[in-house]
Amino acid sequence: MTDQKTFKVNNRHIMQSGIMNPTLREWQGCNSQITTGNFMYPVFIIEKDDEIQPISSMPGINRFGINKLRDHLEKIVENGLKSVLLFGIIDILPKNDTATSADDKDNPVIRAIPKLRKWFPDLTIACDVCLCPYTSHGHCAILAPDGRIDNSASLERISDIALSYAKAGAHIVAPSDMMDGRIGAIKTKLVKNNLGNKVAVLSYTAKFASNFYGPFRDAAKSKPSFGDRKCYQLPHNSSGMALRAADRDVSEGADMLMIKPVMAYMDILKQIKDKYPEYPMFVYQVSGEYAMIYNAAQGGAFDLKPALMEIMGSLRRAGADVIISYFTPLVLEWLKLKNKL
Ligand code: PB1
Repeated sequence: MTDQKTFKVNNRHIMQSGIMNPTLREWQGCNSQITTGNFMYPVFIIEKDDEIQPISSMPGINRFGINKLRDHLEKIVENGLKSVLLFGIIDILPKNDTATSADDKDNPVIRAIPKLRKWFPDLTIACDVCLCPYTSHGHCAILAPDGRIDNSASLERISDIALSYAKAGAHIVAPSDMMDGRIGAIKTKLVKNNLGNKVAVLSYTAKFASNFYGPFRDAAKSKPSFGDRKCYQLPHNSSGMALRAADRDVSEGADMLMIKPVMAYMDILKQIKDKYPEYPMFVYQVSGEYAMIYNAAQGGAFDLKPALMEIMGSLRRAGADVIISYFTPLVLEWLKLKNKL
């Protein structure tokens, strides 16, 4: 009878001992823990202050008039919300080729900032800065007569709009336009107006020409009237362009960086966080990702809570410091319940 030695597991190969209870398991993932400070909540603001408009392509998400936004945010701020990202949507103000309504005194974002600052003094207010919700053609740029991007005219306009939001009291301006040099243009204009050290610039650094923005364009009425955004948003097959965009925006003075969308771009997230560990790394879980997860859960593919927390933990593990997500109110509610237990 041959000597049937039983296989002896190497002591360092014993892994079950490290995950025998919830506390041990929590310790195994300290780099992917989730707290209220890891979230920024994107909100849509319309011109009629007492109106709420549901967004059919984003179940559970609404466009809010300022007064209704206050009611909506009260409970979420109580649950630990630390920051919002404001998007203006217009129906009354005009849309034109130079996006004049973007920083009109009646723009819903311009009007909301001082009110939100007063109602929620500890809430950090970020403003998306772009032309697409305010241009007649729906592109994120000023166009030359031949229909191509006029980058310098776009930089002038975008930096003016960012300055207006900063003057209105925004803590952060976040240019989502993807024009070349917009971080430097905004930073320079903030410094010239003595706001360079008072208002942060959150760069939409690696923002891809993604298929996952459809529900947002429906929500913000910002679909381009012709063509697409492929000549100014990064090609989704390129990590080289993403790294070059990060180098560019860091050198122009960005305070925080962002990857957008994120679930199909976790490799980019890790690369840029590893290259710039000293910068807060934001990720934007965009409207199409929101709708995908929401509808999959609704359709019974999985339970929303464990699946969504698994996704949020994976974003943190891959390097995200702040997650911009339409699920923020739900996650904060779950965190509050968990901390109560
Ligand atoms: O949730 C989302 O889909 C975000 C969409 C995003 C907002 N910053 C932009 C994407 C797009 O429509 O191309 C808007 C561009 N300024």
